[in-house]
Amino acid sequence: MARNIDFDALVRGVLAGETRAIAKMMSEAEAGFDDGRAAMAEIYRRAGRAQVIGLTGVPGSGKSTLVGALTTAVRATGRRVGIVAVDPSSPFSGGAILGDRVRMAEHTTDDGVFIRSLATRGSLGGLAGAALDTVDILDAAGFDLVLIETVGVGQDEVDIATAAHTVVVVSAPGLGDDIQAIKAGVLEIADIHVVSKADRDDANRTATDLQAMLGLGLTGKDRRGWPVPVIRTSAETGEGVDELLASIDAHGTHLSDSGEIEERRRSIAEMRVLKTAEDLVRAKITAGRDTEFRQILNDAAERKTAPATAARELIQNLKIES
Ligand SMILES: Nc1nc2c(ncn2[C@@H]2O[C@H](COP(=O)(O)OP(=O)(O)OP(=O)(O)O)[C@@H](O)[C@H]2O)c(=O)[nH]1
Ligand SMILES: [Mg+2]
Repeated sequence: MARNIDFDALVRGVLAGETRAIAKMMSEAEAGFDDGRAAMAEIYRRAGRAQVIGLTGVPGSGKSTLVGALTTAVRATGRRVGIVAVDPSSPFSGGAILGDRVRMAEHTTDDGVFIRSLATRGSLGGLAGAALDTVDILDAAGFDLVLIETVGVGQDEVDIATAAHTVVVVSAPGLGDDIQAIKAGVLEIADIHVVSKADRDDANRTATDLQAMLGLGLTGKDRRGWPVPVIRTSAETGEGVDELLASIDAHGTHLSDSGEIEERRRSIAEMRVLKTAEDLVRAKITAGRDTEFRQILNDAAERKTAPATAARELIQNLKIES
């Protein structure tokens, strides 16, 4: 299919921070067309200055509300904010896009704020690939902070949160044990814990539980002396939002001062490269459903070849073009 897109102009537009170019480049990145790859590579080279903040937590924990409040606080300091809301169409949070739009209404006329909702899974690199390309575009376009909102359920979502420089895990008071259990793996990726809806009576209890967990040393990765704080916020009273921003800024400083930022950059790159490579291999295998492929599967089905042997045969036959 012939497409006449002037990608050089598009990249220039993104780098100049032009809204239409940014939106167009995001659509191209999500669709993952081959002819856009060089442009995306150029964007990637130009990105790397923004502080990327991942906000994650179970559905309904108050992430979007907090992103709205945090955005207001960041804008008050003059910095520009990009927002990526990931997978709002997940079965857990159906219909959230409209709610998010209403919540973000005060920011939609502000050109220091750019909001993108990602509902598609993208092509290579899946949801995480599409989300992180979107982050790179905002970064290259000069947004100082990029906030990624993602539900902390499912590997893709957790990967995306982990690919941030600063991970904020949002817990709401009064959620049942079952929900806390889903979160178990997510709690330990937090650089900052937030107890949202602090205007509610049971918020203290949640904050105490988190403090107790941190006291047990369940903080996951080595943070080079960064003390993981528990911050109570309320969108109703405005409590804690400035404190959260101060903590995010302090964490940014900690990452550079301690040199941990280099480690994070490497592990983020590793995740992205591996995920894309996995997708390339999978796409290649499933696209080439030729006779040879079918023969290998038949042999495995008839128990002539073990699955482990068949898999090796498949991979040996693969050729992935540049
Ligand atoms: N009382 C109170 N309610 C809040 C607060 N923040 C959010 N809520 C309510 O909690 C509900 C969920 O808030 P959202 O911000 O949509 O939560 P979310 O985590 O983004 O939800 P999903 O995107 O669906 O996962 C809404 O009804 C909010 O009005 C708060 O500070 N106090
Ligand atoms: Mg939300």
